[in-house]
Amino acid sequence: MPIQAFVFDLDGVITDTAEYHYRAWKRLADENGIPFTRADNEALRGVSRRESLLRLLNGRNITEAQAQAWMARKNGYYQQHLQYLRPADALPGVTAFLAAARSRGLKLAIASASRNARFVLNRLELTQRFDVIGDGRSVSEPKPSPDLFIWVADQLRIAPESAVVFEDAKAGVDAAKQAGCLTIGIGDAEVGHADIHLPDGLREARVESILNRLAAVRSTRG
Ligand code: B16
Ligand code: MG
Repeated sequence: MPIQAFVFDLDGVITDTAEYHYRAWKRLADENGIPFTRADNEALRGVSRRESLLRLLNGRNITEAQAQAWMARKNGYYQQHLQYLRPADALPGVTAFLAAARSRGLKLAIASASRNARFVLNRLELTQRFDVIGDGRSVSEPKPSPDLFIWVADQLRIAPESAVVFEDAKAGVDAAKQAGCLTIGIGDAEVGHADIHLPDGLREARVESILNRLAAVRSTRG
């Protein structure tokens, strides 16, 4: 089955908004006397807003009304930071890689857990680069459920097996594999189980080289 599309996670692959998420969760945690460190924030990478709150609470109980209020407050803090996001905040190599993939005839899509994905892409001036944008509103079950990747493939009118997913989070690689996609692990988080691991992200990535390596992966799988 030919590879027809590249599907990109947003935070950690296209841009690094993890720092903004950290500052927003940190402010909420400080206001409520909950210990929360940068290291704790790593466990929130790629997981939904609600799951992030649960991990931050670390077993503390709050009511559903409080949870809704805290998530809204954190999102307000996060959106304050997003106002400063600029096109130069795309990670190194991203725009060149997108252009090279497009000229190779590949479809391009986003599959992000974030409900702010479209706003982030607009700030980066990258929205028009993508045929489909899947975000935190597209499906109800977040990663590691495969639903978002299946939804994106469906919107692209391709089989998930024809899609290559670029992900920086374990939950995302797990979800993409479960959907049947080929996977590229980005960065040093726990993504070594992806079909290909790119510790330096898209900085030095070449489309042809990735397609060749994936063909080799497929042939060894049989
Ligand atoms: P929001 P991704 C994820 O983005 C972030 O990595 C994760 O930290 C965040 O909790 C999640 O989006 C939801 O974001 O609160 O903006 O809806 O990596 O899936 O692009
Ligand atoms: Mg991510």
